[in-house]
Amino acid sequence: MNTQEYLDLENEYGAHNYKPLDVVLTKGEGVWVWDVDGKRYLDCLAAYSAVNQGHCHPAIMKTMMAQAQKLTLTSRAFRNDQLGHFYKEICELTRSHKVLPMNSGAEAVETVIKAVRKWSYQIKGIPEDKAEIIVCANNFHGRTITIVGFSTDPTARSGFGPFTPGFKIIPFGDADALEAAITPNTAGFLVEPIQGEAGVIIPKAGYLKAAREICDRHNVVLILDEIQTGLGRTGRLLAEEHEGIEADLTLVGKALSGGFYPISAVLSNKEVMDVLQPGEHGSTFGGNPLACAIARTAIRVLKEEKMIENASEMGDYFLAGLKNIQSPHIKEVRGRGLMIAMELFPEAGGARPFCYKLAEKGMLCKETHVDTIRFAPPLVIKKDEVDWALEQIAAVMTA
Ligand code: IF1
Repeated sequence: MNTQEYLDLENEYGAHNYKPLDVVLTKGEGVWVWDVDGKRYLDCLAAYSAVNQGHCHPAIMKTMMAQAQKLTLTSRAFRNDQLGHFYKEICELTRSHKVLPMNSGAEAVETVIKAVRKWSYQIKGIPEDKAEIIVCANNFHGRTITIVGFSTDPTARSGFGPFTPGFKIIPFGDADALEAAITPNTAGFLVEPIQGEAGVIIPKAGYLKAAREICDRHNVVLILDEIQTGLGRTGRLLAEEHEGIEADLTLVGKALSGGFYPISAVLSNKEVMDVLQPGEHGSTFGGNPLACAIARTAIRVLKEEKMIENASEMGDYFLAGLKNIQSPHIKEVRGRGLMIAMELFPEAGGARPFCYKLAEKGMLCKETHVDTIRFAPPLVIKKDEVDWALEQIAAVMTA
């Protein structure tokens, strides 16, 4: 089948909730992917940071195959021999006390909302049903009704109400706004360390530190959504490390499986998690042995193969190279580690045509909003591959 036939097939039978680039991929290895015509591309999206470890990482693949032949799913009605090991290893890695495994990122967000609300009634003493959680404008935390209910993006939310109450929206990056928004009924503050979907928006230095201090002072739990920024993407295991803080609750997903399988988790420093009693939360697939085995290897190779250090070095190098490109279209280049964005002037005519031109040159990038191109390759990218990418980007931006 050719590309057009694949597109026709999807269009005829699939829901139209996406508008992808018309590239039909069939194979991946490390930072490279191949389309059905055999054309090779450098993947600069890495499945929105789910394949930090590179496509089809051999060690993760081996674990997945071996575990799939042994035991895949027991449900949580019974125990399995992978779960405890996964718990211990992820907690030790992230200096957490407790973990609750789920599947998608959105489920981790939903889970943390439940845990924090219950904690706020049982431990903090907020009157039942009065808990408020503060979130930021331009957030992206997922697609469920509750989550899109506190989104400020009309595309994400309009037409989907009525929504879950109990959320308050403040500007991102503004610690004073956080302080001002807190009331005796504030249970938690949920924030992305760097806003991804909003266009890689990096708050000014000291913001998370200030948020940490404000939350401590008001007995409000600080919840960091590190589903995208976590597990090496920004050049540290968790983005919170850039500010030397620890969240009370941290959400991870995406790269927790290296892109093999949907696995997410809520990591807890405070004992917020202990308020959840048997029967109050769960998931058929959450914590299954296949997922646990995959996640154990996915986090092991991140460390062992020095992917986090590489993300930091290659990120600095990539960013510096992008800043050197002289183009009338480029408004700003910003990033941390391998989470990088290039914002174009509105006069450039939008980022999408540039993404198509980059695809012609063998680089897969995705625009975010209208004017921003995101560069977020797998963390295993090498210097000569960054050099090659910079050449292609320079050619497209100066053409
Ligand atoms: C899509 C964006 C990225 C996330 C953060 C939770 C979730 C995400 C910080 C939910 C998911 C994804 C979802 C994906 C596109 C993508 C995305 F452009 F929409 F914002 F990465 F930048 N918290 N982000 O970034 O995790 O339930 O999807 O596992 O197509 O919706 P999920």
